[in-house]
Amino acid sequence: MSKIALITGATAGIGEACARLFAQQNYNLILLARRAERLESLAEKLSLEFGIEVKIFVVDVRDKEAVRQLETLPREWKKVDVLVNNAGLSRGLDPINSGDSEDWDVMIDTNIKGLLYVTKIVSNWMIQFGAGHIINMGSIAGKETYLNGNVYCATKYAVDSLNQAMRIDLLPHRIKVTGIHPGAVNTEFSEVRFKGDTERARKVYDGFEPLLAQDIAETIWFAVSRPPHVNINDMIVMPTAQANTTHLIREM
Ligand code: NDP
Ligand code: 8X3
Repeated sequence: MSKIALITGATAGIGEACARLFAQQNYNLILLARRAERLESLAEKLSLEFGIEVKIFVVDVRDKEAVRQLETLPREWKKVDVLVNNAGLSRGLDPINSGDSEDWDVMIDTNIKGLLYVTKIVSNWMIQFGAGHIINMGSIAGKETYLNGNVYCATKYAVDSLNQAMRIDLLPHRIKVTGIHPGAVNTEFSEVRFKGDTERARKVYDGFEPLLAQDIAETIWFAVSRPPHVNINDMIVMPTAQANTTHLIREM
């Protein structure tokens, strides 16, 4: 049987690009996100184009019970070679004193708790089958904190910490764990952060060449395609025009 990749947040941006790239590499896919129509159409497209098998889960990673639906997969589908913990988001960009606490809940519940719920299930499968590779989507925001980034940054610092923790806890089982930390990637991320304000979202990427989702998918593929004795612990990937979260050259 072909290898299997489970990708969360596969309906857009980096997750969708990963789904396509793994399909090109002949992986069968387990794709998870909330938007059913997008998941269904992506699954259909990839299976037709690449002749692979795709299972989809219309699931909100914040919902622990819903995430447990993964356990309904037949045993042969639980031999997951690669888990890409990608589902995540930012909501708002406000100072700590005026941020919306509902936005904080959404970010914490998705970026930290959702990642944990999926990881608990899939890492147990990996232990049973004696192999696997977990890719955790961090961010440059999990390496440095920026103005008004507060809670989003905190969730990505948590991912960075969990990335290190998973590597230690899963070491006896030889499960690889890799953290990927991108700078600005032009996806739906800013539209989600600014709650549908497309003009404000567009301005984030004005005047410089941001990363594309495909750049990050290729970075992940590099980590996944190393030989068995090599693990890439961490990768920080930035647009050439961006040195860190605060230094970015725009040509307007
Ligand atoms: P997109 O908004 O384009 O994609 C986010 C994906 O996550 C969507 O497929 C969305 O699907 C899914 N998702 C969000 N919330 C949930 C949820 N509760 N349950 C299940 N799926 C969910 O953003 P990106 O591709 O840019 O983001 C992917 C990851 O990369 C995130 O973790 C983000 O923090 C990180 N990142 C992004 C950067 C950027 O500049 N774009 C830079 C650094 C890191 P649906 O809405 O259908 O559920
Ligand atoms: C997304 C990158 O710098 O907008 O994680 O936080 S940033």
